[in-house]
Amino acid sequence: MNAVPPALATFGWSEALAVAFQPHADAGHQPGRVVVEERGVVHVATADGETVATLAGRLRHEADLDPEVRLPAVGDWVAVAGHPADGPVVHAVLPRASAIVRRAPSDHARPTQVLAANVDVAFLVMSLNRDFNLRRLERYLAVAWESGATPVVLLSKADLVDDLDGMRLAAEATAPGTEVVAVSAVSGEGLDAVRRHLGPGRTVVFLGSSGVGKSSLVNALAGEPLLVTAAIREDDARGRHTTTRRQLVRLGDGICIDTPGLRELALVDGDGLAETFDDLEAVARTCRFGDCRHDGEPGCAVRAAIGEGRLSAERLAAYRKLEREARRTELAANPVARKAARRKWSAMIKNVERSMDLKYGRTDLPLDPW
Ligand SMILES: Nc1nc2c(ncn2[C@@H]2O[C@H](COP(=O)(O)OP(=O)(O)OP(=O)(O)O)[C@@H](O)[C@H]2O)c(=O)[nH]1
Ligand SMILES: [Mg+2]
Ligand SMILES: [Zn+2]
Repeated sequence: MNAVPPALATFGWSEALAVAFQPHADAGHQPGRVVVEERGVVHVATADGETVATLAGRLRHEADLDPEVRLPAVGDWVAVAGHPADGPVVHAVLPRASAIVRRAPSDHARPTQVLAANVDVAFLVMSLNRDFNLRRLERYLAVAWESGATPVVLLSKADLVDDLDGMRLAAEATAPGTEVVAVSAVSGEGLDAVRRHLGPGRTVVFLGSSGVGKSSLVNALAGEPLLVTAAIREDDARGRHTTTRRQLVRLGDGICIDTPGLRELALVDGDGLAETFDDLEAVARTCRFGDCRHDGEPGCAVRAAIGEGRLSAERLAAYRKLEREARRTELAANPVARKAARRKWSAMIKNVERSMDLKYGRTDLPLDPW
């Protein structure tokens, strides 16, 4: 096995990736990591340095036909080859170890959008001013748990608040089992705890609303102004969408991805909800009925916990809302789920017809369970 080229190693290339890449190497392609992705054009870091590449026509065509085909996102490992006329071309995207995926905004051609690929830690940044919103935090956690990366909650601008402990406790209760760190790019508080997640070959991503201080944190960690930052609006404390593209930069001896402030973060599926609502799920397992909807059924442990103040009614409502949303997206985006729902629906219709028959005449037809 060839030694890992140092230029690629600083971007996280490993021998394991080299094994996965072998078929592409055999085809004469070179490995690279996507460091910027903007409307079909990607910037790729290779062993020879950074280059701007376009997508191979075949890859684009396959992606048009099949939404499951991977198109390069920031953080992806790709196979690149030089083309005499078009310059460097991306031919394939390697399988992802993890991916932060949201439902694509409505103007998007594909149903889902990858915000960052191959990340080890997702820093969910929420500032301790008017941005502080526990329901939004649950949404971010659900997306992060679903991604395969480990979420860490960063409560930013800690230098601005008096009631830090109260807000930290609220965030910890909303993110059970997840590390919560209060940080400040101004005072340096919490930066060491953040640094512990950085390291050779490790990739972290910063996610959060505009103006919460994601780019400022990267700069504070780097000790130099790597990224542009700008003041938030005075009247409503909202950010100005200063960062406009997803970008991967080296940070210390690790790698980080800075992202533009998210206006929306809709779930792609419900896979991250069990971890996000671990406390609620644990209580729900002790409800008398396995399929309890916590809607007044006898022996409902969730209702009892809410009555005793051990669980908040808002958290249950938030869980349900995200669950409904995830189901809707799954149906819209996933043909298999859509088909399953359709089958269930036709089974139900059949049952209705049969019970009508039972009631109004024919009595020989048993009901299917559905
Ligand atoms: N007091 C205080 N201000 C901060 C802190 N971190 C960032 N800010 C300020 O908050 C504003 C927004 O910071 P950015 O780093 O640009 O925010 P961002 O999250 O990258 O915003 P987008 O790129 O728009 O998504 C700037 O004026 C920063 O100086 C902090 O820890 N304390
Ligand atoms: Mg920014
Ligand atoms: Zn129940």
